[in-house]
Amino acid sequence: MKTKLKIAAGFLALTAITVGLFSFGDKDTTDPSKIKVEGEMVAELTAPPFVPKPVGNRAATKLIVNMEIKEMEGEMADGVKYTYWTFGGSVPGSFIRTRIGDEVQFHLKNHPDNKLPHNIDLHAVTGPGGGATSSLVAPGHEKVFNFKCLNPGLYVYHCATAPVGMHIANGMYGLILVEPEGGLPPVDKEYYIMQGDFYTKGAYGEQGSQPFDMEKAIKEQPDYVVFNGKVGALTGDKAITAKKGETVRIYMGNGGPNLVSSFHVIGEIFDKVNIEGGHLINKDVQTTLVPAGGSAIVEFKVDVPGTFILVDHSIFRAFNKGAIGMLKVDGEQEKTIYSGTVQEGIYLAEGGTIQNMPKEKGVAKSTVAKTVPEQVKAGKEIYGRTCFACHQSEGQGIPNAFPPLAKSDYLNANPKKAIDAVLHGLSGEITVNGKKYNSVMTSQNLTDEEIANVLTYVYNSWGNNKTNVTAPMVKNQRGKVVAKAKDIHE
Ligand code: HEC
Ligand SMILES: [Cu+2]
Repeated sequence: MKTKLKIAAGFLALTAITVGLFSFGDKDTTDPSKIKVEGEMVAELTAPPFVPKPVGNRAATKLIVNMEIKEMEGEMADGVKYTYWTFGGSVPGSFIRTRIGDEVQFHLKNHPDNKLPHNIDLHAVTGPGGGATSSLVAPGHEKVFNFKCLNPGLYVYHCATAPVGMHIANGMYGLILVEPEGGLPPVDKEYYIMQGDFYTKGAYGEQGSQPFDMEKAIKEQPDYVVFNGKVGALTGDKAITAKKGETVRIYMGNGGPNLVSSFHVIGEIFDKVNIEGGHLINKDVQTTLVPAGGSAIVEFKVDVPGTFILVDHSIFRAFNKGAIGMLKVDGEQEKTIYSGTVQEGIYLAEGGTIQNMPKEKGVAKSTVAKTVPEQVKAGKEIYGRTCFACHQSEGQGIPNAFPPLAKSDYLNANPKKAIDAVLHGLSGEITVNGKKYNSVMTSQNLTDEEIANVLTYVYNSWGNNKTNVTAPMVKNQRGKVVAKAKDIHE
């Protein structure tokens, strides 16, 4: 985690090191507008969480960017459909990687199947509207404009067609990186992540096709706050990865449209942060603020193996609206850095999530649990990542806050009620083992099979009655109680 800064060597050495660490070098020797370009090339564009190859030592060039706008249906969460408007078919849009002095020839193409005109405002552009005034393009058309990259840094781009907020809220944003002369210092792994807030007619997790909700957007009350356009874009087998000892750089952007992000990686410290995606480097940072329409570049070395959870530390967004991602680090334990002791206390929610991630890759998703022991095994993993935070490791709950699942009379009396709780959430007063609870459990956004497995695990643990909950049982309940989810969220 820590970069070794040998301060002892004195002021001169320190100065040298500091300059060396400055990614966007402060040499103002050449006027960027005078940098000559050599030849031309077509820009490599990538979908998140990946980024194109570093520019390295290449000279400034004429860089041709072919960006296609696509309006397309996608999945906001399991069973929740949403019509996204995208730059390049992904949310966030394709990552564009340039260097200072590049002359970008930008081709903005609006796919003929699209319904609306769009344009693009790139914050890396010096010029009216950041390109927006020159790029309004109707479906089935293409607009071309040129700009020169004058300022190194990490910039947001977005659609700026009225209603602007709606175009951004539907996913029309991405990042463009302008590397300094000679490129950024090399690292082992680079990733591209953007946060966005989404506003749907239905509440979080409500199934089916969900239209955009303008009123919620104006009130700045999103149902979803997510990384890379959807719940779970960076979890489970889609987690970003690194090996112990590697350096990781995350190009972190925030499309908004409304919320700012308190970007944090649980269990890591950012060795370096290019604040707001510019020159200024802060070191040893726990949480960095990423403004709406802004960015940050964070770097850290991963010293211990495990699953590190990426969150917006406005923490309800993480645990209740989807702003969670994962970085999985492989390698041998490093006991001197982290002993592996389970921590107790109010932040068990976070520590717990880390401790209980499945160690093998992709087990839960790929294998279908058929027998009860298989269900129990799969369910245990789901419990560790979903229920544990509130109901605790042995299902004991937390007095006055989270009811026990161990020997719970509520649970054992009726599996349908347990299924409903996980499917649709639960609120209002309930009595568990003679004690009253009056709190809110949010719906857990799991598939029928996952719910069947996690409940089978719960029923087969801690002295419960060994009910086997099956996916058809869950499916049956899913059909029944649609109105209830609404009651809980409104
Ligand atoms: C964010 C915290 C939280 C999470 C995560 C959570 N629950 Fe709950 N759960 C609660 C609360 C709070 C209640 C009580 C709600 C009330 O007072 O009406 C509850 C109630 C229940 C109940 C009924 C009461 C009882 O003790 O038998 C069951 C069953 C249950 N949860 C199962 C689960 C399962 C299974 C998961 C994981 C898939 C899960 N919960 C995840 C907070 C949570
Ligand atoms: Cu648009």
